[in-house]
Amino acid sequence: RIRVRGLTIHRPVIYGNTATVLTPKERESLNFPDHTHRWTVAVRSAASAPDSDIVGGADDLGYFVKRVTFKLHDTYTNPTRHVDKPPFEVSETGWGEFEIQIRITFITESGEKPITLYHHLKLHPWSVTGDPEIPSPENAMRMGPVHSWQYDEIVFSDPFQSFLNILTDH
Ligand code: SLL
Repeated sequence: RIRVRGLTIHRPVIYGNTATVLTPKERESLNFPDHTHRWTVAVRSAASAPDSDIVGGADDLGYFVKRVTFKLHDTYTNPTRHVDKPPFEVSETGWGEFEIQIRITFITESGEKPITLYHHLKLHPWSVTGDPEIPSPENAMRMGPVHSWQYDEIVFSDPFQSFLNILTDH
């Protein structure tokens, strides 16, 4: 197995969450009366298809990512969630914000170690000028879904030639 010395190659990703306020009806139908939000945390490709302006829609991380593990707050049952194929995401309901550990494992052929990203789950539409309190469900609902996403690049240094081929042939 040959490493390509001196070469680095990166793949852009976005990771983060969206969250919406549960409607009173949704809250009734859940077994958790204290849950206030529905949210999705995800890692997606930020590479656009060559002939498209769409970013993050293709979800084509699967060709070099084997597994994404989302480690949720211990208040959740089975807080460690493994996702073995795209879309690499977890949807849940809950009441609080917390830090989510996102561990990305690459395909075996890569010979790469897993990497860990951290995302602070954001539920509340805080505003700088407004009230320092958590917005009421009514106000939060009026403000619409919360989005909290970050851009990053996964960097591979001195990749194996075979892995480099997988990355560039895609
Ligand atoms: C807080 N430090 O106190 C945070 C912890 C944990 C949120 C928030 C769990 C829901 C469930 C949930 O929403 N945990 O028990 O299923 O604000």
